[in-house]
Amino acid sequence: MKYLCLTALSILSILIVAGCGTKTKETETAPATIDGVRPATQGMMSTAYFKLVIEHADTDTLISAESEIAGDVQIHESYMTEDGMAGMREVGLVAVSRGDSLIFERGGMHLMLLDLKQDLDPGDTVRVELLFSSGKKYSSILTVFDN
Ligand SMILES: [Cu+2]
Repeated sequence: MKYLCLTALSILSILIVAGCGTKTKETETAPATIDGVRPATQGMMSTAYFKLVIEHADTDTLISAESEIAGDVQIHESYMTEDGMAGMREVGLVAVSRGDSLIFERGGMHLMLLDLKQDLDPGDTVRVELLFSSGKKYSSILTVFDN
């Protein structure tokens, strides 16, 4: 998937940079997480940002994400390439423990909503779901940003 993502990056670099942000990894300050989804049009892609505190189990593993408004949802992370370009790649399984915060944010881990089935206009609401290996499913209703 890394190869596919990088291929997509080269083809759709403008779109992806717009979708994933270009924040560097230099800052270690706590992220100012703003829940929401970026506006986009049907057939395109968007990104979802939110925070989840793990409270349902001592340990679990995030295995996938989904949304009824997207043909596919991938868990991505942003990173800097060796030549200083902002890139992103699919994250594998994410092990979590009780009390951990899963933070989906601009420039960090985020949900990619691919092959959108409908326009995402400002103010619309979107349900995203995180699936864990325990069978736990976490749902979040997010609002589409104004820009
Ligand atoms: Cu991404």
